[in-house]
Amino acid sequence: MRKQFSFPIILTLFWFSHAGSMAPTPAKEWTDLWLDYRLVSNQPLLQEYRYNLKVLVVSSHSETMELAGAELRRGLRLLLGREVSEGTDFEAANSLVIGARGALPQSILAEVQQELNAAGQEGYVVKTRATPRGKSILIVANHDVGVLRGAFHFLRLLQTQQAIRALAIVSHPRIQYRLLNHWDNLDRSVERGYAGKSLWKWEELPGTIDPRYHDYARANASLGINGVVLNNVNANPDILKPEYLKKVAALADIFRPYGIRIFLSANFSSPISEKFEFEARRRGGIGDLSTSDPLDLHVRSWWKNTVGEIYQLIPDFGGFLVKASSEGMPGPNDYGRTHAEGANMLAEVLEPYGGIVMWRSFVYDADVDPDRTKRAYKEFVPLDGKFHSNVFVQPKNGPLDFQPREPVNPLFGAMPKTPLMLELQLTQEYLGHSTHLVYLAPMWKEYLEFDTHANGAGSTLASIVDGSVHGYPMTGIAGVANTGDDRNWTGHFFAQANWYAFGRLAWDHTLSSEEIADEWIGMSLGNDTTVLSTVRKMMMGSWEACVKYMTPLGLHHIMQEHFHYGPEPSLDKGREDWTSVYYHRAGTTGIGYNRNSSGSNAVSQYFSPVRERFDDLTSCPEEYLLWFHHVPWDYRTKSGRTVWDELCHRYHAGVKYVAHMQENWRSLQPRVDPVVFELVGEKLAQHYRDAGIWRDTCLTYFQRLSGKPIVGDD
Ligand code: BDP
Repeated sequence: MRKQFSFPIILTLFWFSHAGSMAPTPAKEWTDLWLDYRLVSNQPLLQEYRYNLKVLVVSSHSETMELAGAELRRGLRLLLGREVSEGTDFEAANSLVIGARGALPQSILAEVQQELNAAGQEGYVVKTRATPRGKSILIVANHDVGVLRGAFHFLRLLQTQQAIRALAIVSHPRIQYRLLNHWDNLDRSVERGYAGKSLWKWEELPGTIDPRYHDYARANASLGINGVVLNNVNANPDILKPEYLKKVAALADIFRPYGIRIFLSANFSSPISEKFEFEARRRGGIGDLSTSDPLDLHVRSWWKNTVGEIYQLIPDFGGFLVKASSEGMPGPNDYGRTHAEGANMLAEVLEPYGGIVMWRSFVYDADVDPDRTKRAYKEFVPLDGKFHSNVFVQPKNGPLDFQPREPVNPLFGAMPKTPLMLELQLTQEYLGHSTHLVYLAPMWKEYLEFDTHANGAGSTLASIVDGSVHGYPMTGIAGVANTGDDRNWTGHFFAQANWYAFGRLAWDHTLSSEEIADEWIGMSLGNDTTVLSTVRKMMMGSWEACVKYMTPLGLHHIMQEHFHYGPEPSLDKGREDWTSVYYHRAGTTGIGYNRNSSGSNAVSQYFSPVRERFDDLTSCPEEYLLWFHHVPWDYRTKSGRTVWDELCHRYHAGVKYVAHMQENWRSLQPRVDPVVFELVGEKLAQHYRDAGIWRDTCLTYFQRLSGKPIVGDD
């Protein structure tokens, strides 16, 4: 439970947070995330920073440049504990000079020409420069938004206490579209959201602008996130009504100077009259038609007009995200049309404006194949080459549904002619909501670095997504957001690290999980070496631990129905592909889903030699053992233990890890902010209890089938 604060404490915290005070209480549960800029504690470094950063020279005055200047002024004031002066002399010593190409004097341009070329449209250069009068630091880019991102990068160096004597940084994103997908509904509920209500106050917009919209955009800009889908993929057609578009436009105006474009989830039935009665999610739309058949001319012109209206209000509108013919959502299949026909209809009307379509591949029509994990591949691979050039197909990282661990989605590599936008999930739908401390970067890295062999060795998922394998004309990555209107944005303080890590990896997927953790810890909890090493250790093993106490050895989808928090391995009712027993297939003789070549043959969807590696019981990585194979209870695993004993061992080890995290966290009491200490401590206590429930429920259930004693609880 969240601690209830008394009124004076709330006031104090509010004051500290908003006054940017130098007082020691950093009020971490409040709004500033990793951007609260505390006084540099390392004295020699502080002196060095103060010496080198006496003057700020801002070269021009667009909205974005104002933001960059303000961020640096504020950041330097707090980090250095004193104001920097403003200057106009580009050659001044001990100055910080910021500017975009068009506003820089020739003398500087000549020196950074090459780096600017390498920085590209979105990147930036941070560079130490020798002026005739001494040294200065440049933050320069081809466009203002690059300067803003460079400013955040520079501040990060100070926040994490790096040397700034000889900087030579050129940074540019490896992926073009770096988006957060909000599953936010118009009534402000958030599908799979665990951090309060939606940030978007539709009832107040466009008249009232919540200051948090700016804070949100600022946090994203600090990571280089450049697009936001505002609404749930289970889209309410109302979002395209003029009254809502005005609200959307107000948000677009706020986000624009931060380099963030707006996208919307569109309901495929939008053109249909609301008088049409459908079941469940197939409600009528907002138009006046009786069909949304993508080949119908009236439907096409309805979309053309609607898109025209959107661009009137939002000239840089990004495009549509679409969940179609999936989980009861309407789509082209309702009219006997393909996903490509549906996507292309929207792509054609967006194309003149530079908009795109992100067409999700999360479909699992039971008629396609009895094995749910094979269905999307079977529907989409035949469509490769049939999509318009401004269409992304957007698959989730795994073939099922954001489970604690899955093998990589076989669609990656199998659609060389269709840009694939990777969809990750920040919100911990299946990983303990905002109660469990689970750092997701190691999981995302496992996927990104997985070698699909699509085009020979080295065809990692990352290199498919960033376009290097197939030469995609556009590249993208999306993360289902974990934000809400909770004071700390994400429900769990440590879930902020997942937002941070997603943004950093979207910019540069070659960063390691450790590096990202170190940055986040330094910026969010301080640079005390004990805090750094202890928290890094806690974070780095937390995902693997979660896999162990939830779904070890390749188990999957054994969570409670609907809620998706606790375990329900006995679930055996309703639709087959939503029951736990369909997935674990445990019986008295063994456990696991046979997807090898003697079973559902899901392995055939992978490239050789991955296919053979997964197919063969002895070479299949144990992380995926029960995903691909059904084995007898006394099958020997690599540890020498039987699969039953190994399951017991892993369930226990997972829970023990949470106990270690609790101990480690307790040891940090004198070193971290007291409010954070207490709130995280409370979360960890519940985390420990609930991890134990996972272990006990699953082991008790499986024991009834295996008939063997539960071991390894020492
Ligand atoms: C599932 C969620 C559901 C989403 C769906 C999706 O349980 O709420 O609508 O994915 O991604 O994981 O469309």
